[in-house]
Amino acid sequence: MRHMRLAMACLLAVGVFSYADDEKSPKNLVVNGSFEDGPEVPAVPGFASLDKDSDAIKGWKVTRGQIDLIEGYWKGAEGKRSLDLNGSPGTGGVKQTITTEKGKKYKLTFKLAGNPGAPAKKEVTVEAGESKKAFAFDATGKTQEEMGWELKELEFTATGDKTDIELYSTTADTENSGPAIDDVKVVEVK
Ligand SMILES: [Ca+2]
Repeated sequence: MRHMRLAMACLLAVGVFSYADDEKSPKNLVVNGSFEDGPEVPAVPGFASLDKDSDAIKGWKVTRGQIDLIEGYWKGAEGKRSLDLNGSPGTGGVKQTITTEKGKKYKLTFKLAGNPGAPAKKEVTVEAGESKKAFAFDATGKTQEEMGWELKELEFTATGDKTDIELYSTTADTENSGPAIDDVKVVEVK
């Protein structure tokens, strides 16, 4: 009985601590930033191609050209799913409108890697409101199992109560081996 009480006390303590952690971490304003909530992805080939204007991935709209929603073809940075911003084929992007407060500062973070197929250099551009930044990833030596995900970030100041964020491929010389993205977050900078 004594052991049981001790176990209960520990469980309660763990509960209180994790609650406190949640309170401290700033709220992620991006819906489905890890791309886990979306359409069925067939086990073979391990990805689903989505055309421009598709809103099949919850919270996101496909822009520019085609993208691939990956589940199984390679290992994501977070959860089971991630994106190849070059489809099969196509040069695409994804966009989401988030709720912001005019004049406040925000930080967008995401994980970047690349389809191990050629070319080695993958390029992606991120736009958030009036901010725009290009990022590159070198996929040399990377594999579907060891993608080498890197954390990238961009800060911006909101100019209205809604802000469009878009991540799109600017990778040249490929029809289907583009930048891989996962785990997109936007938090207010205090
Ligand atoms: Ca994911």
